[in-house]
Amino acid sequence: MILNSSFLSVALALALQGANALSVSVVHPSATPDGSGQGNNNSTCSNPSIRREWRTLSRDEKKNFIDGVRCLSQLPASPDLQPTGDNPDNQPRNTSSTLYDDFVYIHMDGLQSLHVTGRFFPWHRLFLHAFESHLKNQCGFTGALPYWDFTQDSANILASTAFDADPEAGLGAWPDASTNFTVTTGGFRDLPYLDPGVSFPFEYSDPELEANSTQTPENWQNIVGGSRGNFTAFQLSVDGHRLQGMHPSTHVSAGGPEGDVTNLATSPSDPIFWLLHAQLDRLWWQWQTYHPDNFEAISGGETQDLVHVDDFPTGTGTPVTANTTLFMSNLFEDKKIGDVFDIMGGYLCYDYVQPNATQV
Ligand SMILES: [Cu+2]
Repeated sequence: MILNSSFLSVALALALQGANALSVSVVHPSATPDGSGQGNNNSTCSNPSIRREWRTLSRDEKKNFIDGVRCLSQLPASPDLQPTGDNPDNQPRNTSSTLYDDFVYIHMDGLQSLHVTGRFFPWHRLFLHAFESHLKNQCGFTGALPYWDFTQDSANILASTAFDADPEAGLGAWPDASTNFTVTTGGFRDLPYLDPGVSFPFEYSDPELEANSTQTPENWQNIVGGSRGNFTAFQLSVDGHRLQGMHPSTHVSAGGPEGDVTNLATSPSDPIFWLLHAQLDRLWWQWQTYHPDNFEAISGGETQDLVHVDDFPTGTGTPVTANTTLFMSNLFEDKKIGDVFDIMGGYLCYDYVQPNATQV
C-alpha cells in the first residue's frame, strides 16, 4: 500500500483559510430546490448507513475500520474474479494474493474504461459499495465507509489531524525523509507497498498549480453549485484541465511521486483511496442533489482519450447512459449506472452526514 507518502511541490503553501472554514454547501435530499428528482424510492431505504468524516469517528470506530481492511488483506484471493481484459497492459493476476488485492486488481483491470470516461463516478460508487460490503460480510466491519474531507486540510495538509500514528486506530502520520517517506506508523504501517513507479506527471498545462489550491472549500462549493444539468462539465470541474483538478491533485498530494495512491491503476492499494473516493462520491451526491437537473445527469463515452482530455473529459466512443453496465470483474455483482444514481434508492442505502452538523 502506499506507505510511501512524499510530497510534490504541488502539495503545500497557500494558507488562505483556516482549517475549520468548512462552509460547504451541503444540500440534503429534503432540501433540494423543489424536493423532487431523487429519493423517490426512499421507502425501500428507511435506515441508511451513515458515512462520516474520519475525524468524527470514535477510536473504536476507527479501529473497526482499520481491522476490517487488515482482515481483507489477510484473506485469500477470490476464485470468482474474472478479469474483463479491458486493460491490455494489465499484469497477470497473482492468484496467491489477497482478497484486498483483488480490489486493486479489478481497478487495474478496468483502468481505461473507468477513468476520464462517463463511467468514472458511477463505477467508483459501486466499487466503494462492493468494498464496504466485503468489509461487513467477511471482516466484521460494523460501520459505514468513512470519508476524508480534504477541504478541511487545504491550508496545510501536513498539519491534517486525519493522519495520526495511533498503532491501532490511526491512518499513519505523514512520513518524512528520515524513512524515505515510507509510512511507518498507524494501523497500516506493515501493509505492502506495491511500488508502482511514477504515473504522473501528466503533461500539465499549468505545472505551477498548487494541488491544495484545488482542494479548498470554495472550490468544492463552486463544483457543487456549478455545471447545472451538465455531467461532463461537472466531471471536468472535479478532474480539472489536463487532470489538474481536485480529484487527481488529491491522489498526487497524498501519494507523492512514488506512492501507490498516486498511480491511476494501483491506487486502491493504499487504503486512503477508500476515504478519498468516498469524499468524491459525496461530492457527486451533493452535486446530484443540488438541483433536480443534476440528479440523473450522465454523459460521455466508454473510451478514454488522454491526448484530448480537455475536449473529452468524460471520454469518447460508445455513449454512456443509465443502461451502461458497471463491471465488477465477477468479484461483485455488475450493476447499471441507473442503479447507482440514488444512494438511498433501494439497491444502495447510505447517506453522508451533513458536515456542519457534526464537525468536530
Ligand atoms: Cu479509480
